[in-house]
Amino acid sequence: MRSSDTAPGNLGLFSEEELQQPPRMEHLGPQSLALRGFALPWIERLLPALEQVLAQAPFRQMLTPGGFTMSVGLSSCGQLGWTTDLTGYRYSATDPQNGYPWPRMPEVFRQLAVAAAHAAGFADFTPDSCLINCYRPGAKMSLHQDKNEHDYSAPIVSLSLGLPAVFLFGGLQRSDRSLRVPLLHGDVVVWGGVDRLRYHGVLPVKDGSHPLLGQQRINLTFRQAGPTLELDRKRRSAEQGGQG
Ligand code: MD3
Ligand code: FE
Repeated sequence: MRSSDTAPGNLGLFSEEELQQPPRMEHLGPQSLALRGFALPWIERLLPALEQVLAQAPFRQMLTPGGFTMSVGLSSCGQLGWTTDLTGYRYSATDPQNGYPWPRMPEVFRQLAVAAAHAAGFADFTPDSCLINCYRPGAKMSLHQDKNEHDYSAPIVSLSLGLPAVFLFGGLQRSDRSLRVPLLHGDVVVWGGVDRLRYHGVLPVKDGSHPLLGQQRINLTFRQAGPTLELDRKRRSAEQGGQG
């Protein structure tokens, strides 16, 4: 590769041609879409923003209600952050480590998430939470459903960075067989609608080193976790014939 093939600052990892490929779309479920390489053109702006967030809210291994330490390191930014401790799973407006609000969601994070949701056919995605998961080699996430959000009408957008991983995409029952989906650096997946409550997990991450991220996989998960505007809620309630 000649140096003239790369944009300044992209470290020569991807050719201009690669950065300008249309993202390859794959359906993982009726309303789940993998946007392969979608984030590659955003990486140069995403990584410094990620570093800033992590300087304010470093990764920490949290306790599950069952008393186990998660192998995945967690952080968050935005109005709400997902946390777990012996008393349960929940979203919190503050970082339990220091009592301060979580770092603001960087504009470039929000823009990427909204652009990906839009590309997958979900208009008006307004994420209020970005959970940041760090997988060192060996770290995994067991099959689970995401059920701590206020409602399930908004999609979830996830961005994979660094080492590859095998994502498990199951059904609505834990016992349903799951699809194995490799997720690579720069892939974005949008999950919504009928797929929103499907069981999912991540197999133990294999040893390796990524040229930009080193020995880790980082996953950013964008969610609309809290209640949306009151007006919105009233409108929906009225549509259902309620009083609220
Ligand atoms: C499919 N994280 O933090 S994000 C999680 O790679 C989580 O770190 C995984 O599952 C990770 O809760 C996967 C992808 C994801 C998130 C929510 C979903 C997939 C989903 C909800 C329904 C179906
Ligand atoms: Fe999840």
